Amino acid sequence: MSEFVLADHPHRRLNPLTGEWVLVSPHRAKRPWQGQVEDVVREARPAHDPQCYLCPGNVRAGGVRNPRYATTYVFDNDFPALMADVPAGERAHRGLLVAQAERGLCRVICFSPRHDLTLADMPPQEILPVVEVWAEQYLELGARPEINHVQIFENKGAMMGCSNPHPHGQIWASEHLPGEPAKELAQQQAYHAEQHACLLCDYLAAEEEQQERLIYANAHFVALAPFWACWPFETLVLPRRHAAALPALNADERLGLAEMLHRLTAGYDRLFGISFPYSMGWHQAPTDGADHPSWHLHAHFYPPLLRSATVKKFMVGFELLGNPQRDITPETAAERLRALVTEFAPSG
Ligand code: H2U
Ligand code: ZN
Repeated sequence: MSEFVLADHPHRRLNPLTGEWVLVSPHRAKRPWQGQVEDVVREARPAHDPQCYLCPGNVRAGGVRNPRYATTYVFDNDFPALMADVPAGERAHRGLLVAQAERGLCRVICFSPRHDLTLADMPPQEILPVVEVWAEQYLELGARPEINHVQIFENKGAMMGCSNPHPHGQIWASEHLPGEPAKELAQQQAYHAEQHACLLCDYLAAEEEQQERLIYANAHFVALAPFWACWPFETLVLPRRHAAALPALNADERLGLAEMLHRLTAGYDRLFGISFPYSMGWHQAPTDGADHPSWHLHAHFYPPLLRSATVKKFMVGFELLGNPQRDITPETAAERLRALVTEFAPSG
């Protein structure tokens, strides 16, 4: 039999951040990529929509009127999934029927007063206030004694269940560490204990050696298609410098991040010529009062689209029952995205 080749043969890849595997079936996606760039079709939207509950000056569901904000605006979600005043309590019947009260709170962050923009349309200087507000919210909510984790995210596009095209994200801050960050904490801690080094610092060094999955890098931030990506055009965004959370970033790094977000989201839009849907979010160190030297700040972008503006990937069958699977390799995805985001040029 011939030699094992990653680009040809079915194989599984380890996600060292979660300890989970993904099945890769590269032989199923051997179509050549034509390399054409689509014109981005924009749904015409007004700069201000009188019906939008996020636009400045409009009234929300609870009857509260939004201020005439000029950059970003944060408010408590009128329909929060988590609440601060839940009585303490738990149930455990035979160790199998287990429940615990969960305290927390949910907020909504408007990224811009403009109803018609997305991060892709906002220049870095306009994305900077979004980065600042993410950092402030992490600090403010994380300082509350009952909040041990702050999940900041953006659901974009109707396909992702987003209810409103006005550029916005959410925060769900909770008492317990949710499942994904809990897996990442255990993996990062174990690596740190064994290697006396940071898992993602070392991973970034390995990716810079191979170059194959890098998409874009500036002096402070790198975007790449992770070796273990599940979603076709999944990306990981991380700072070059070891930092546990957004507040640790200095002014240059924050601007570098804003530039990265602008380029990456604009590149995504050019992939299929539409405003690209995704769920993205930050994974920052838990806010449980402990030191987390092993934690390396990063964002995941999980976009559902597979090969056109309408064909999306479903996580079904084997993927629900076994583990996720992908056809196009992260190397191919990175190559396509790199060309759209800009030719990769090592810097900094
Ligand atoms: P999406 O990002 O998934 O569309 O969610 C928007 C949030 O806005 C959603 O969680 C909240 C919803 O509860 N919301 C308000 O807080 N006030 C409103 O008037 C409508 C929607
Ligand atoms: Zn609006």
